[in-house]
Amino acid sequence: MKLAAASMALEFVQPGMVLGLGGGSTAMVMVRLLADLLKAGRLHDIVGIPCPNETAELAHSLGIPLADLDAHPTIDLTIDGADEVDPHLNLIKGGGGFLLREKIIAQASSREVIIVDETKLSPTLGTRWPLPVEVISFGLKAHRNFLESLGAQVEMRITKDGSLFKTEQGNVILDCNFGPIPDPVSLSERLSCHTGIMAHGLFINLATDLVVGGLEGSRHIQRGEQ
Ligand code: A5P
Repeated sequence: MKLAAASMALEFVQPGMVLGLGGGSTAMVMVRLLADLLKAGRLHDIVGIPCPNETAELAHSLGIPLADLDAHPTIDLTIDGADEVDPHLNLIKGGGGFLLREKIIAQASSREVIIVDETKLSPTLGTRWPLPVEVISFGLKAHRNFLESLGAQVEMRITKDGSLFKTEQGNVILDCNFGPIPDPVSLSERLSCHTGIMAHGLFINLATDLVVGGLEGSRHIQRGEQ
């Protein structure tokens, strides 16, 4: 299903584009397919702008030309995954911990194409996935109290080996279970205003396109068309 979604999303890529490369397992499938298309000469003159380091490392190892946002502050099209997608194409992202860079890249993109399998679709954000919130470790307890005051059950993200998870910016992730979030726009605004929160996983009005991979192929939905 990931392959079907990634493959359809790459049909939107044109030669000469600056292409944002997202994070997570679905985005990694897309990066491998992109490398195949470039090698086969079916695409050319692409510059990739990777979000997390792991995407950069994979893309580099596959020979995809890369640059950064300083060299290309406007991105033609980004292809990225998501943890949860609602019917308005609003998202929860950050399962991999790359939400800050992913949001910066999404903001800079003329077109943000989200690739998911069907399991990521949800009637209401928060139903299937806790909301990742990236906070600076200074004042950690106070940030946690603030999130709990908004109704979240908060868990500090730890790694498989039991140590504290740190983002590529050296921050901490608090996974916030709000249950279904009836008004993600106002929650997003409240979180964005709180000093100490460096990023949160609500991506509101950023996705322009959704490609859903299923067992029988994929389907494309554009914002406003649903
Ligand atoms: C990374 O921080 C995320 O935003 C990913 O895009 C998201 O977790 C989806 O990952 P998968 O494609 O691995 O499900």
